[in-house]
Amino acid sequence: MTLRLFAYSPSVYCQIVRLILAEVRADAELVERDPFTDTVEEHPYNRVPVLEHDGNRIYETVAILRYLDSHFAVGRLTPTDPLTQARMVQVQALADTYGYWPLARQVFVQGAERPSRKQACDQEELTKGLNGAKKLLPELEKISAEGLVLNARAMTLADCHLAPMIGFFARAPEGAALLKEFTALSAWFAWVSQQESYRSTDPNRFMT
Ligand SMILES: N[C@@H](CCC(=O)N[C@@H](CS)C(=O)NCC(=O)O)C(=O)O
Repeated sequence: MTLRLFAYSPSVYCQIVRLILAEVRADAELVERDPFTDTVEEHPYNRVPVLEHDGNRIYETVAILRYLDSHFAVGRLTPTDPLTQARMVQVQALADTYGYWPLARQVFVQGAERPSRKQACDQEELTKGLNGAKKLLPELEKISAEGLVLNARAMTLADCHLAPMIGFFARAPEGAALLKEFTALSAWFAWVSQQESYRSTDPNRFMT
């Protein structure tokens, strides 16, 4: 069996896939591809991650997570109850559609990454990101408070998909302050970020 992950190790999507690999106890060879400077031949839209397993390639993180869970963990991270499963998929879609850009590309980059490199923060971009987060976090709070997924008890694919995005967001002081306003979501993040799969794959753990 060969399992290979084409990814950019500092990226949020790379952590998402590495986190689930840790959850399902599968090892993949990491092949570095920087989509911001390189051509990613393995991906039709020049993105990462791409998973390769026994010669089959899968892209789109949501599909990669489903595949790894089914193949290596007999679906342990995918609830079978219809409403719980719908909430899980809903969180994954929310994360991709409304989360990645404001949380990671705007708030994390401007509020954490650029300052850590002694580069100026673009305040307008940061504000745009925070405004995007203010539309998303209340919805995630409702889902977390409902308790089917993001419940700080059992990992699902929703936890694996969302936790790195919230972790990147909370690296920025402005992100961390906003997250605190959402009590169920904050309690969930405190729990999930202590899980070994999260801790061992967090690329930000080396950031000061
Ligand atoms: N829909 C894709 C999104 C992946 C994605 O945006 N990955 C980022 C890395 S964190 C990327 O490749 N960005 C390159 C770019 O925006 O040009 C997925 O779910 O896998």
